[in-house]
Amino acid sequence: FRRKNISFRIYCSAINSDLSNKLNFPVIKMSKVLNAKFFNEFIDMVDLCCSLGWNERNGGNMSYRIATEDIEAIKDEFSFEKPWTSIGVTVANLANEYFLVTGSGKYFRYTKADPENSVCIAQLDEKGENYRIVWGLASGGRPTSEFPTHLLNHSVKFDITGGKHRLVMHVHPVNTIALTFVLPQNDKDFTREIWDMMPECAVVFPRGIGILPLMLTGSIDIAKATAEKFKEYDVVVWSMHGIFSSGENFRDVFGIIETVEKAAEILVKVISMGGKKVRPTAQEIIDVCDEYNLDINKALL
Ligand code: 2HA
Ligand code: ZN
Repeated sequence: FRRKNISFRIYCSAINSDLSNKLNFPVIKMSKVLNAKFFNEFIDMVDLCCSLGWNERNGGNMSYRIATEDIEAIKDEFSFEKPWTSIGVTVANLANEYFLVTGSGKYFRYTKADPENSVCIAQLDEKGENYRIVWGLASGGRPTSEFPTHLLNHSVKFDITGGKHRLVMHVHPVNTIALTFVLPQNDKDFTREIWDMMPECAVVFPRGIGILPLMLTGSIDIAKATAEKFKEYDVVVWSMHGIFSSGENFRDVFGIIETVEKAAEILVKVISMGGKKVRPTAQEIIDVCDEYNLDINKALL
């Protein structure tokens, strides 16, 4: 009966949403975008990050470079009427690519309930200098203020990984941010303090963590400085602000940020208890990475 009922509702919404309203059935939208796997993974990730307290209010943002075959499957729902807008940076190697991206000022908390008004798909032009919204942000809006940073990070990783990296995530996790107020502000010391906390850390991000000082959020300067760090690292901490990370898929990027934040939480507790009495040696960290054939960044040890 339940299955029949759902088919009936879908049928109603397809032929006449008024009829569905009169019968008091919720309308299930027959949208290819809303039903696409990558789209739902994106929305679920936004929701999960919010539940973890990483994205208060409209804090944080996410962007995903959509695969060509996924675009082909949903493209007939796009509208190409909106004007082109300057990105503020040039990302020539991402020309004509499409990105699913969170909207500026939109709350992660309400994204799952209202994706069409919270996120958009933006297409880049043939020079990688402008974007236009082709789907979403139905009641107006623009991509996240950090879109230039996202796109420059995508651009750097596109070349380094041969197009494998697709996702860039930015979140505001409490413990990592707290540590930026007390740890030395350089890649080597910050990374080593985090690597010390669990053997997993060096395994999950063997290249280490880049750290930037407090800079103007949403600026082209912070975009360029972050992209420079992304040439070396998959995770970059913005002092007194949050984390940026890049990877192939939702699982990998979430895994990196989750591991950094867990280690940061341990370190906050260790510092609160009076600080470290022991720590792993550099050789012990190298040994764990050797075990998994990982190229540990020895310059940070
Ligand atoms: O408000 O997180 O970095 C969105 C942000 C800016
Ligand atoms: Zn932020």
